[in-house]
Amino acid sequence: MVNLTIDGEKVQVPKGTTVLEAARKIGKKIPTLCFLKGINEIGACRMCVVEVKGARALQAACVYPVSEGMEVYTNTPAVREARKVTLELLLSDHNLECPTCVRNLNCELQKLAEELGIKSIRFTGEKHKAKYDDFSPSIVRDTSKCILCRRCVSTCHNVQGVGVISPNHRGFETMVAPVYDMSLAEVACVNCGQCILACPVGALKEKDDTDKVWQALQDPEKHVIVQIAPAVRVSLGEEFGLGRGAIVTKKIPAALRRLGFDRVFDTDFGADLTIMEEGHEFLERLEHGGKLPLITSCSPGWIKFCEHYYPEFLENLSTCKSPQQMFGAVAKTYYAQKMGIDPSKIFVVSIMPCTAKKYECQRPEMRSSGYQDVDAVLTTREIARMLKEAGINLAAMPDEEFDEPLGISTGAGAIFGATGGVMEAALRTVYEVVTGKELENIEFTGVRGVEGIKEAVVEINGMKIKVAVAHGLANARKLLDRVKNKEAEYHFIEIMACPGGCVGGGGQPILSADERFDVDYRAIRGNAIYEVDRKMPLRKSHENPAVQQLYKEFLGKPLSEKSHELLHTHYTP
Ligand code: HC0
Ligand code: SF4
Repeated sequence: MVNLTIDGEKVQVPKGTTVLEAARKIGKKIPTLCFLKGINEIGACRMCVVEVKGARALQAACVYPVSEGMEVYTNTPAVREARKVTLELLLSDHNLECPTCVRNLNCELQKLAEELGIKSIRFTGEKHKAKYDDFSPSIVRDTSKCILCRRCVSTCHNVQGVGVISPNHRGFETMVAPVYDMSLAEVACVNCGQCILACPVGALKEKDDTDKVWQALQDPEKHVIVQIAPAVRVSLGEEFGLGRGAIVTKKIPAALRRLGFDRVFDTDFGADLTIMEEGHEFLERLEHGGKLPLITSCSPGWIKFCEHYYPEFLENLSTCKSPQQMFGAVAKTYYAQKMGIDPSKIFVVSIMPCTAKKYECQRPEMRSSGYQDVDAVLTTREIARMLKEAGINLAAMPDEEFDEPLGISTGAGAIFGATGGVMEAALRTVYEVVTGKELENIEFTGVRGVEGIKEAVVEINGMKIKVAVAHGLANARKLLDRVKNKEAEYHFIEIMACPGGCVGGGGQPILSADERFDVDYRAIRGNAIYEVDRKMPLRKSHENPAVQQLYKEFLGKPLSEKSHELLHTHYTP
């Protein structure tokens, strides 16, 4: 242990601790901007400077390690002035259109200006030449707001193993951008949106599709239906002041009906349907020597990553479309027929924790109903904005149920929202289909949790099924390299692009670096997802009565010709 004093207060911390962490331990907040714990610890922005007795200059607390007998001062006139100068210089080159910024009131730069008591900006002059890039279907870059903190760069390179954005040029001309200042749409960005979650300001945001949805809602000709992804029910409440991971499953239908949707359905229904198809696809590949390991295909960021970086695994991908897309295809065929509605009049909106879903719904493969199966995708953040604009307070909504039939689901559908959930849901069904026996314990805890790569062996009818789960694309890389190099062998792999799975999706509520410092928000939301599952009366996809009815009335059986036509696809390099 190391003993030091911070502003005269004694503190004892383990060796290797930074001054920033030591200060937090005694409840002292040193301001930061480029720092993002575990992801971007580079001491670049100089916002966290402190005085260390005996040191020649002010030191960046986020990277300065403690040492025995050290005396640190966090609140001297020199420290305060240095931080203010740094902040004012940043503001002098910043687009200060705060009231119209998507991050207004949730911006770390704005908050620092308030906390440091900035009353005016002493420096004026030229601003850097900015670029607004909105060609991607998912992500918008606005460098007029970028403060060059590099949090997005580290996230894209290290957390996602993608690395398509970097600082280009030098000095005043420095700009975080794809190579040759191309658009994100022109490079191998996978649309995961993790860079947005890392951005402290409004330099990165989702492509806003709220206008499209407002228009549809106002159109009397349109039958506007909405589906809600599993992970949204444990995150939307955060935007309305409810706690992290608050479960708002039943408040969502009430709020969305008041916003004007004609029917409120559930992607969990699509997830149960996916399990029926994917579970049987797995069994078929297992029994008939098909390509293994089977790899899940419901995360569109992961699909794009596979296409760009691991095309040799494309044949391993499940041919199943994602639950969002299965839902869309079923809505514009089966549901349209059942309700006697012209499918051209149905407008399908998805509310997703994901930015890549905006891209997925526009893929040419996703039109098996004869129309674009899903018309618009809103992130959790966008639907929160629409509800606020309409004066609907989610927190004050009564409990209401989803509509039938596409709103009926099981706990297995819900757990899709957390890493390991698709695998667990599949195992619940595969086990019972193969053995004909009821599972004694339906919770496959070996595939749960925050570890980057998880492995388990499940015995089904005497056969040992080896499974693996990866979340976050840098972890996917590690896992796939091991399979490629024959260092590991599996039958079934789940990959989700975002760390934590969809609960940590790039469209979810954004936490500041400060809030992320000692809270694992993904684990909190993940635990909430498992609680949703525990409370469901039905917890296995094959028990979903609405899915059973869909097979009886329309699809026939899993992997039928009709299922293939509507619910499956193929990805080619
Ligand atoms: Fe997910 Fe999904 S679980 S990708 O994370 O599979 O976005 O929540 O909606 O489609 O169901 C996201 C979440 C979904 C889909 C489902 C899958
Ligand atoms: Fe990188 Fe994902 Fe952001 Fe694209 S969306 S730049 S892949 S972090």
